[in-house]
Amino acid sequence: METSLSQQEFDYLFKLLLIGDSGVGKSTLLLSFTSDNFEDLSPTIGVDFKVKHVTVGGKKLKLAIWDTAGQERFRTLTSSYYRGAQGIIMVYDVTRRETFTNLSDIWAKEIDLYSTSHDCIKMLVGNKVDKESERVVTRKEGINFAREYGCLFLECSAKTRVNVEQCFEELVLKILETPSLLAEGSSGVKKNIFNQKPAQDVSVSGCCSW
Ligand SMILES: Nc1nc2c(ncn2[C@@H]2O[C@H](COP(=O)(O)OP(=O)(O)OP(=O)(O)O)[C@@H](O)[C@H]2O)c(=O)[nH]1
Ligand SMILES: [Mg+2]
Repeated sequence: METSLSQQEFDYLFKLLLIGDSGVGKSTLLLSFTSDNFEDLSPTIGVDFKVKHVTVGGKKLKLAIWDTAGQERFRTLTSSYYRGAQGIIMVYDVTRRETFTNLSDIWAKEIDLYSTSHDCIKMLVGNKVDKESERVVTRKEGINFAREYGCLFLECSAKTRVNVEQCFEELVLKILETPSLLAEGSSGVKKNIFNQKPAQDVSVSGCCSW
């Protein structure tokens, strides 16, 4: 995946969403993807987002990536951000079993309730594989869950950056192969999906690459 130099033009604008329990590493994964950095971040308050321009499969893409808070007290707020997402990344922590069981208890249900795009591509990501000695969820369990729920699947480490780019690249490639999502991606430019966010009620960090 190349980061595009010209950030003015793009073929498609895709909205991606990161969901999963608090502490699984959603914000760290996003930071790792957008700025190659690893920092010990605080829990997200509400919703955050970053933009990254990439070229995938010969197409110039503008990715608007929304990073939701995993804490339950933000659930009402975060539920409105599923609207119009072409790709949803469900993250769990391979060293914390409850973050995996909550995928079916909470997160898959949230997608069913709030996602508005029938063809939306889902990706399951098992994070923190750098802590191999503390692993409690096997790769096989991840694969089985992904198969059952019709998701793509990868294990990664936001800390070492293993598979971080691949998580986004595989998701985006699949979106590019889905005609109905492509149509949304191009009309999204006209609708300006950034306007859906009320300016006052969420924390928004600086975008990495407008
Ligand atoms: N070892 C290791 N630690 C990680 C990794 N990813 C994230 N962390 C750590 O896990 C903790 C939580 O990471 P966050 O990115 O804030 O988690 P989050 O999912 O955004 O949490 P909420 O915003 O509360 O939903 C931080 O201390 C990170 O440094 C990883 O791949 N490996
Ligand atoms: Mg966060």
